[in-house]
Amino acid sequence: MKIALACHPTHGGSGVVAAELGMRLAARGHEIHFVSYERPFRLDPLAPGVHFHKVQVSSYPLFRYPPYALALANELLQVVNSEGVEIIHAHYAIPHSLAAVLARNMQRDGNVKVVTTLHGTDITLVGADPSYAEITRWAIEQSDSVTVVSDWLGEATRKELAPECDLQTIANAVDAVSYSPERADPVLRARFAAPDELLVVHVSNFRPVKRVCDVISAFARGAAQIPARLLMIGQGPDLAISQEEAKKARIEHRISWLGPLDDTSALLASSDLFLLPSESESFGLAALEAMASGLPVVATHSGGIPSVVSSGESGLLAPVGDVEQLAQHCSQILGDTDLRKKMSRTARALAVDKFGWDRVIESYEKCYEDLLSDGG
Ligand code: GMT
Repeated sequence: MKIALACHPTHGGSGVVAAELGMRLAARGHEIHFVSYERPFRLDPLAPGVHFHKVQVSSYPLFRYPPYALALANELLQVVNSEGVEIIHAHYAIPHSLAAVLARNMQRDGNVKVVTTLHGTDITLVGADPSYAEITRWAIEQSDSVTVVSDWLGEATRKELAPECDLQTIANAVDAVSYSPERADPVLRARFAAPDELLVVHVSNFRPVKRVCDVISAFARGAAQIPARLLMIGQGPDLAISQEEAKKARIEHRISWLGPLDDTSALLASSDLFLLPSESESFGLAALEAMASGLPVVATHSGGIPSVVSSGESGLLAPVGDVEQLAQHCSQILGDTDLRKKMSRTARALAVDKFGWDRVIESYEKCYEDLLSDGG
């Protein structure tokens, strides 16, 4: 099949899923065309069978806000026509699903189909914003097929936006070879923690939904009596307030702020515990990558997280905003080596057994094949 993928190229789970999916589809013989304003950061530029088409957004004096969605729709249509693309797979509703639907409707000769994969904030934040709600609903309803990354997101989408929409859950997957305890690097670890210290890690885009200040507070309280350090990976609007929080808690000297990293695999595998206290998380790919790396996860009982992290087995969950319980969970896991090792093994096993790519690729392939065999 010839498939165009539209996604966010920057750090974030939806772009990771799209890039990994595209490379795997190409490895199975499909022709893949990524369309975005930048090459997705997880996309190997040398991956065979994968092409990248850059969206050019021209500035024009009248455009105070250059219309990226329209430039994307235009580029998608050109790629569909010039490459004979049969499926446009849009990751994240706005602007990708919208642009894909526009490109399909503009096509004069041909019958390209649109698959939309909803990832989370495209529904819970962007889709809930009155400025975007109606157009998000329209893009979803106009798609030929819609998938969601968790049952929880499916329910949220039906409840908030599209009650009649047929939604198929295809859960996210992890590259369990790249994200593996085998990637642990003692020299790297030694740069951040002394031999007697444990290493706690958080990875996100530091948006309010991630509750990064809770990471700081839970670590400050949970590791008050335990020799441990915290790695904060990523950047975003709440970076400054989380740094303020660390100062207030007098733990700045125990924290390393690393900024966004393209490859977190060695740092995850070299750490001991992953902390994700999000307000809402449709799936929690960051937690799954940590589990595959052999890390127990302390997280919130929110959104799709419980479908990824089995509380009591691969980590411990607490209610959103309950910093005291998050801290207790941290100290329980950090303070008990046997428990930590047991959870580490279970986390790895669950990630490999439940969230491998083979099943996910087959589900997406079936989704595309069903649409193409419908004729339309
Ligand atoms: O986490 C984010 O804010 C980024 C966002 C994205 O689109 O990149 O992540 C969403 O999609 C990921 C991949 O499907 C999910 O693992 C994340 O849980 C989801 N984020 C939220 O729901 C907050």
